[in-house]
Amino acid sequence: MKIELLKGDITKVAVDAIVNAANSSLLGGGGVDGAIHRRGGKAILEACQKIRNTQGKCKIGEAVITTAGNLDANYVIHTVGPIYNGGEKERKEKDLLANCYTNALHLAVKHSVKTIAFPNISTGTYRFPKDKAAKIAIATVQNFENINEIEKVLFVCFDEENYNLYKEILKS
Ligand code: AR6
Repeated sequence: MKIELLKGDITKVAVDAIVNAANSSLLGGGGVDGAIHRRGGKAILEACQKIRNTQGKCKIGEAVITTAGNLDANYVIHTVGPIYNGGEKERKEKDLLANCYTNALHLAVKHSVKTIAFPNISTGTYRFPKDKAAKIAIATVQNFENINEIEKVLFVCFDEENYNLYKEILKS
């Protein structure tokens, strides 16, 4: 499995599956979620609504898979990151963030996805400290049990700070 780093917009990358940093409603929002729904078109929202109607909301740390609509990908894997509060809750929040990556990868393997792109889940609206989130994201992907089933994991950083953090961690 290769890990690659890219600075830019995840809606523009050509991979088998793009991961979305969604919220529990699965019905869209701002940030990367808004960008994916805008560019992917209404097929994604319709698929999310179907999932809502059958299984209800998506829990934090869990993931669901839909069509990628008009995006240059076969699937969007929607996962819900934790809102960061820190303090006593930090341990749990870190575990939930790791679960996002693991559960997205499990779904990817199940759907024979070979190339997958992740945004920096929870580091925007959900305020997870970027350095901590980057370490968790990279370590979780590297330690994923079925990682040999995936050919390429692309971390797509939208902002300079995340990009530099990932670059440093991946170098060492
Ligand atoms: N491509 C890649 N990364 C992006 C893009 C993009 N087009 N746009 C933003 N980012 P956020 P969260 C980065 O807030 O913190 C939504 O409203 C951004 O720089 O999108 O998990 C959902 O509906 C940041 O580093 O997601 C939820 O309600 C990262 O994506 C809530 O926000 C995550 O920022 C989820 O919050």
